[in-house]
Amino acid sequence: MASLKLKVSYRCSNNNTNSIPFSLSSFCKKEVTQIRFPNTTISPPKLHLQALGNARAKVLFSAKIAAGTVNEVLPPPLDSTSEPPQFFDGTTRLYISYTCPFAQRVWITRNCKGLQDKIKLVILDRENRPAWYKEKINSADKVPSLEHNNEFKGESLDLIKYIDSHFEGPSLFPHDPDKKEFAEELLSYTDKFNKAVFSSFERDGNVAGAAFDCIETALSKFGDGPFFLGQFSLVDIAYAPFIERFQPFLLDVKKYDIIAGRPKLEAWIKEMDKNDAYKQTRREPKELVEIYKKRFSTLL
Ligand SMILES: N[C@@H](CCC(=O)N[C@@H](CS)C(=O)NCC(=O)O)C(=O)O
Repeated sequence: MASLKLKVSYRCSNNNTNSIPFSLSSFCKKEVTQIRFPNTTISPPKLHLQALGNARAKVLFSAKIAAGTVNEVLPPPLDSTSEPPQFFDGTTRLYISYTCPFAQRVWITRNCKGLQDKIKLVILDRENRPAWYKEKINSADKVPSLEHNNEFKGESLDLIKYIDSHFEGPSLFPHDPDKKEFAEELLSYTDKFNKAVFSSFERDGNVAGAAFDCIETALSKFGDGPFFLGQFSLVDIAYAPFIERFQPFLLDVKKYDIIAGRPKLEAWIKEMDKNDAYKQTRREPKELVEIYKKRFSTLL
């Protein structure tokens, strides 16, 4: 597969570097020459990957998320009347609700790694959750949780890393030290980003422009693809469920278009929309907007 040598100019979309919460200013206004490879729109037959037979093939494989093309029949949610599964019977189970963005991160990771047969989904009815979930699995009564190796584990960011490193399938975390460092910064920024956007929902709240500018700047750091680290990774998975909700909600309620003047973010959303592993976890934007309107009704 031919690679394309191309000159990339990086420019900060946000002149106020004080509002940038991670070390993005160091690469702003830099002119660099990068090798750019075609991105995730190409679906790689395994034979082609074998022919490439090198580290680049592995990166391409993970970027194309071949595993995500599996279409599965999703189970109905369990509610307060449902019996618990047979815990610790050797089955790995991922406990989620269909509309939780934190749980969606782990679900996307499982799909991207092609683990549909290895990690069984257990869907919980969020409005009418079975008591055994809090009693036996997650004392905070939060989804997601993972049942693996006779243990229950929680916290979405820990779980996406855990699944990536303990299960087969394409690696979704970079090995390159610069990318690794930036990945950690971006993962730890997710909570701050979400909080900044949530606070903008308030009736007189400022729009979360600076937070989205940070995302735009972050997406400009690596030129070898349209994702946060160039190639698709856990970082994209961590942000996608939230941006999926923020975009239609802010447009509907605040008439604020998060992609206006942010070409990198627009391109990233387009690329994510092509990702089958992610597509299978998505809800209708209308439904998400209604959920947020209900949840934040006292603020609006
Ligand atoms: N920090 C946790 C947050 C998980 C979380 O807040 N999940 C929500 C659903 S989106 C939840 O279960 N909240 C309790 C409830 O709905 O009763 C993570 O990243 O996994």
